[in-house]
Amino acid sequence: MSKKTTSKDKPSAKNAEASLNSGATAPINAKLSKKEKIEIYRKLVRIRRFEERTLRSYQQGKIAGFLHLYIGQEAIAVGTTSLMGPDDHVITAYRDHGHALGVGMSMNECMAELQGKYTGCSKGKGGSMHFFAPDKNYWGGHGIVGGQTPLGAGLAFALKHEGKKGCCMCFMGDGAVNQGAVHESLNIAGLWGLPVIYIIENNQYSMGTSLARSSASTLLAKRAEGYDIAWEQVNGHSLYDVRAKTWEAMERAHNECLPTVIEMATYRHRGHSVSDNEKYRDKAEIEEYKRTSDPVILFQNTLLEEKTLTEELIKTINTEAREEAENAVQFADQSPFPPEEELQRDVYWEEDNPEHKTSQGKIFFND
Ligand SMILES: Cc1ncc(C[n+]2csc(CCOP(=O)(O)OP(=O)(O)O)c2C)c(N)n1
Ligand SMILES: [Mg+2]
Repeated sequence: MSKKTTSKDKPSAKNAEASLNSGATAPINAKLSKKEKIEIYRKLVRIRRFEERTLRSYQQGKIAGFLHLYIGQEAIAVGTTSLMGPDDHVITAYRDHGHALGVGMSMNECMAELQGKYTGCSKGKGGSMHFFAPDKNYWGGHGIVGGQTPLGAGLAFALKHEGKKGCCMCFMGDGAVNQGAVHESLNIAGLWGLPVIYIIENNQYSMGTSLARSSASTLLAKRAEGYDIAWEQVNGHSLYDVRAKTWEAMERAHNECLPTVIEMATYRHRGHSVSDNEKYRDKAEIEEYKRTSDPVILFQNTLLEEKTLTEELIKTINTEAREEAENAVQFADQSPFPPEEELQRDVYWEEDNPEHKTSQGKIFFND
């Protein structure tokens, strides 16, 4: 029998607002220079403008297949990735554009990937759900819900094995938390003491199913207790709060080689994907979140109050981000599609590196 959503279960923008910016005075935020804060704001804006442009490209027929927008969740990707050092890694699910720009991937390679072009980060063969940049410690982009969580444990295991002082931030949605693979990953992370941070981006919905209808307990991070792992809840609309709590988890990973689970309250302003008719939620709910909890506007207001930003600078940053996204579309338009012989490359490593092949039998069945 499914659980019914009651008014008590409804996501509340007000609750999120109440604790906003409690992390502002945390040392990791207090030490940010004016310039660093502006760069963080610029990243939030770049993601927002990039996503808006991808939506237009989809409507113009430039992008085929899936397109899951990150609008509304930007503070999480930007806040967490802004803390990364040389041995910190990221792996995430299919809503991956924000994390990609967060780790420093260019709009060009991301837009080209969306348009299926050879200049894309995955040579145009991955699309929206499969952005990758191993040179930036960014391990994708995964379409199987929860599929990235054992891989995240594996990345953390490698760091521990190699004696590196780093961590893996493994992102997932609220819907992924009920997948078996997530629990197996948490168990291994707790048992072996892996420097992994599981970040649950709780945007209240898995496709069209609300959290209350999918999860027996809606305090998702608390499940970590079952695996003897430290856990936290944080206001994911607040850039400062995200950074403050993530830094604590990073220090735990770096210094004690221990995992953490952090649940970040957030909200997606758009449908699950661009083809979602959104019959499962009220327009008023979306408007309320936009009005009270838009992470870009909230940080913008904080920086205005601090006198770090001016109205003029806000305008310039937005104009530049729009132009950058527009140029990325031009770059993608002018790029070629991958050649036919690329079709079976990058599918199996052994096939591309026959000198290391150890497995028997056929990999492809067309010869
Ligand atoms: C193993 C598996 N089951 C089902 C699906 C279909 N599916 C795609 S997205 C999704 C919802 C996941 O929601 P959530 O984890 O909350 O992420 P969000 O879309 O909110 O970012 C489902 C069920 C899938 N891709 N993989
Ligand atoms: Mg979700």
